[in-house]
Amino acid sequence: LRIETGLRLALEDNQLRLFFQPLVEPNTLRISTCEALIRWMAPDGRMISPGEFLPVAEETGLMGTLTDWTLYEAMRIASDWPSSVAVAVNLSPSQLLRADMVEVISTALRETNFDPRRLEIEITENLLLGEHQPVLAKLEALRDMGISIALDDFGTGFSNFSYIARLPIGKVKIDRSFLTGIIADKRRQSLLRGFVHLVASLDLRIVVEGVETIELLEFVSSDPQVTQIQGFVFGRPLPETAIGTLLRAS
Ligand code: G
Ligand code: G
Ligand code: MN
Ligand code: NA
Repeated sequence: LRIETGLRLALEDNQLRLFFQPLVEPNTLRISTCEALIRWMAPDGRMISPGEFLPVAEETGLMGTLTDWTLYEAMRIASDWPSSVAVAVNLSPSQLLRADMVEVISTALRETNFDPRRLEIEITENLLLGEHQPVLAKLEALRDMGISIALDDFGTGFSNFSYIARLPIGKVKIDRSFLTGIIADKRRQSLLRGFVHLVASLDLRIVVEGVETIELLEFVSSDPQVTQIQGFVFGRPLPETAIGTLLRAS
């Protein structure tokens, strides 16, 4: 209840911030996407993580307002970046079910004068997704607008991944749990290579997430089918001014 009250105030009182984390192309080290990650700067100076307040936003019906804000803010900020850099926004399953989601996104694109080809939407794996006709139709409408759809956290908690062949996605982000302990474990290495190969065989672009060390960077980069790499080895998510400076300098 305390978080709920605070969150309502945070939305009115400008306490939310978007941070941005680069996705880097392995060979050129070029940043081609930045993922928007929401943060709450509480009045007491504490930074509250989305893992803490997004579940409350979902439960209390604030997720819609919060998502609308995130979409506009991400496009507003990314408008100042070099045009070769896309911005990625996470959409929760509840938001994909919203009847007005496509309209909200197309209105935000128009009002911020943002090129849809520079917008990526990250959706999470959900067993129902592949079967849910209204969600599929929305994803198709977004894709037809030129927006690229990425399947986030891939490889966590699925029992059947045949549905990725049916989703209108352009990119798969392999969950960072795949990198845990991988350097010392040949079987885990084979598993990651197999996943990358599987996704590439569907003509989808591939992000490997959670690359924290140079060793991991070298291992992941050695696979030519990996399109982008994301992780702390390139830095933590950065605030608006810092990411702008970084992108203009590179
Ligand atoms: O940034 P951090 O590692 O704390 O993110 C924790 C989780 O919150 C991640 O799963 C991330 O996808 C999610 N998240 C961050 N920002 C947003 C957002 O704007 N919308 C949604 N739906 N999820 C977000
Ligand atoms: O669920 P999603 O993939 O959207 O979550 C993205 C979050 O993952 C980011 O908010 C970021 O804080 C976190 N993250 C990004 N890179 C790394 C990494 O290299 N290691 C770990 N542990 N977390 C990361
Ligand atoms: Mn994500
Ligand atoms: Na992810």
